[in-house]
Amino acid sequence: MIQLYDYILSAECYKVRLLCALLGVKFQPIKVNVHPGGDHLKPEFALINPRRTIPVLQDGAHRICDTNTILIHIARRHDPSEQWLPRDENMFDDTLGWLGFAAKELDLLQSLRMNSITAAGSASRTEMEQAHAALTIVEDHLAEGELERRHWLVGKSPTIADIAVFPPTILAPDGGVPLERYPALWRWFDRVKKLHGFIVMPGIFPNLSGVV
Ligand SMILES: N[C@@H](CCC(=O)N[C@@H](CS)C(=O)NCC(=O)O)C(=O)O
Repeated sequence: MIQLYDYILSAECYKVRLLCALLGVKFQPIKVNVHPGGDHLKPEFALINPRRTIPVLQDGAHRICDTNTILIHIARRHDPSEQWLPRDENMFDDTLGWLGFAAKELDLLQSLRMNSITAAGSASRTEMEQAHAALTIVEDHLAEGELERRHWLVGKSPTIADIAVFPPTILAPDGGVPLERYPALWRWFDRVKKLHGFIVMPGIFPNLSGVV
């Protein structure tokens, strides 16, 4: 069985837990107490991941220390329908594009959130502008999609692009970034929450109105 080095408050780890839940993939969690334990900074963790980040996925002898790579690995290995990582060339490119966007442009939202959880820090004016610029890109893309009856980031079905972008955006208020001005984002949050197998994490609540 695959093992996941996991921390309950990590939105990156949640991406992996969520994809596994949606695909019915079982894994053994290995708890890493990032805060307040600082387990990831201990010398023994450097042997698992010298970058000292989580999630880390151990699949047999193969170890993966990067969230996007883990999502790709799980989709390729456990989704024979190829819905979550589409084979179609354009959709594949678009999916990877959103993974890159999540890792780069949305990283600020993650740091603001972790900062407010662990150090009670708050966003500077520039950070707030950058955060809203990134959220506006997602909002505009989703709003345009609704006009074209495309209800997901890539095409007409959810992909790992949605898994990568959902946690940092929905958790933005935990980092002090309000979401009131993003109606298409809220409608997409509801769609994600209605997926069969959807799971929650602290700060992300279930949608109780049924599944699609
Ligand atoms: N580039 C890494 C980043 C993962 C990441 O930032 N994880 C956070 C938890 S959400 C972490 O390990 N933070 C501990 C630290 O950076 O000291 C990935 O995509 O896996």
